[in-house]
This record gives sequence, C-alpha cells and structure tokens, in this order.
Amino acid sequence: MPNVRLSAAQCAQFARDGFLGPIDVLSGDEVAAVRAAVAAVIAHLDQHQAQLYEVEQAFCERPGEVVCHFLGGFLVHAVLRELLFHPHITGRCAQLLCVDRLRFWHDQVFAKPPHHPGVVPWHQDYSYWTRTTPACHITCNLLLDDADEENGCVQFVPGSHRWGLMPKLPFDAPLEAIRAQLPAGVAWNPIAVPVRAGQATFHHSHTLHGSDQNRSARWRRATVLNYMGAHVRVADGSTPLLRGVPLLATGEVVQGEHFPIVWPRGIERAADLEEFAKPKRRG
Ligand SMILES: O=C(O)CCC(=O)C(=O)O
Repeated sequence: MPNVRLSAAQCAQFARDGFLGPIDVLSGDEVAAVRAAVAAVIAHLDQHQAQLYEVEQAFCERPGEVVCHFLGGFLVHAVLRELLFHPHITGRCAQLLCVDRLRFWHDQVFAKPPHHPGVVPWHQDYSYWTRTTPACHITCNLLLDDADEENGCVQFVPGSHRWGLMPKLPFDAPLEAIRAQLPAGVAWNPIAVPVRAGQATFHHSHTLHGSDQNRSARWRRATVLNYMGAHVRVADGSTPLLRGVPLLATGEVVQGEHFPIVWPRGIERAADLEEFAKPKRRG
C-alpha cells in the first residue's frame, strides 16, 4: 500500500478552508492515459450518452456557450473505472473525510475547449446531493491539463463550508448567481488555485467553488471524483439516485455495484470491474 497520508498541517488547512491543494496525484503516464480516455468519450459523446448517468442538457443544446459536463464516464471507459480506486485519491479522501471506509458516489468531467465562454457557476456540491444523508461527502478535482486563471481554473471561497447550505443553481447560470443567496455578513474572498496536469484539489461538500471561462488557446479538462462515507444513506428513495441505478429505499445505505467501497481496496473491486465491463443498455 503506498504512503498516501497527508500531514497534520494539510488536514488542518482542509478543516479551516474547506479545500486543499494542489496535491500530486497521477504520474505523467497515468495522466496521459486518463486525458486520452476523457478525449475519447468526449469525441463520441452522442454515442455514449445513453450509457452515461447524465450529459448536461444545456451543453447539449448550446455547446458553444455552456461547459461540457457529464456524469458517469466510469460506465463507458475502463481507464476511468480504474481511476475510482486510485489510492492517491481514495486514501486522501478517506483521511480528509475522517472515515475508515470510503464509498464511490459518482464521477464527472468538466471540459473547456480553447477560447470557450462557458463558466461553472459558484455552487456547493451537496446542493445537488440532498437525496443522500448525512452530508459526509468529498470531491477530488483532478486536472488533465495545466489550469490557471487564464484558462479558467477552479476558485474556492475559504471558510464557506461553514456557511450552511445554499440553493442549487442551474448549471448554465451566470458565474456570480449565488452571490444573491449568501448569508448576511460573510466575507467573499475567492481564491483561484492554479493546478498542473496530474495534480488535484480536494474540497468539502459545502465549499463554494466555481470557474470562469477559458480565455486561452489551451484546453482545460478536469475529471472529478465524488466519494462519501460508507454509512451514507438514501434520504429520498422515490426514484433511482442516478439514471440506470437500481432503486434504493429511503433509509437504506447507498450501496450496490455502482457504489463500491474504494478504501480500503476491497473484495468488491474485482467483481465491480467485471460487472461494468459487460455491455449493457441503459436509459
Ligand atoms: O472544474 C470545474 O470547473 C468545476 C469543478 C467542480 O464543480 C467540482 O470539482 O466539484
């Protein structure tokens, strides 16, 4: 098992600010493989659409204006499936979330082509995840291209994970839309975090974050891994939590082949990979 322990100072920084990074995660070869996998899925997004959990509707309608965003890349590409279990990601997430057992929730891709006007509006991840409880979730944002302010790197508001839950906004909302919803008296002091390809940031489920448009001639692609404590349950079992996932009852632990335990690396892993390798029709 590689040593993936973060220092006490890094854990304290995450607890104080609600985010941490950049942290080295992937080798050069690994990031090249994930970048190629993401590019392959994007190149045939229309063919993969039925198998993915979701492709952002506003992007499908206005790809020249809205950021390319989809959920469930792990369902269609073996390299993205393997990534869920990467110990440099899962070990750090388990440590920052202070859990012994970490469960995969879902993955996402955010891709901004050169000179693209799309933004990711300021949001809190948990505002999209209230059908699961308790809020014991964490996000790893892994960069596949070098990201900086010019090509729209992610920005975070330090301390905003302590501001309570704000409303969920549409993905194609203006960058600053959440500003009208902030609690009274809070300090709005966003920090842009430049990250190199193969590095990641980690953020708390309530930390406000967003990203501006890509004003550069370079791509800015990120694959995002979302995890939760193994004890997280279904808060609303009225419909499947994600498209194509078996229905789980309200109160049941979120579990099953789509939501494997990823830390410690367990026996669920081999069976899961085999299951997802089988061709399926979804949607
Ligand atoms: O990559 C981005 O621009 C946004 C990412 C994001 O929303 C996330 O990592 O949760």
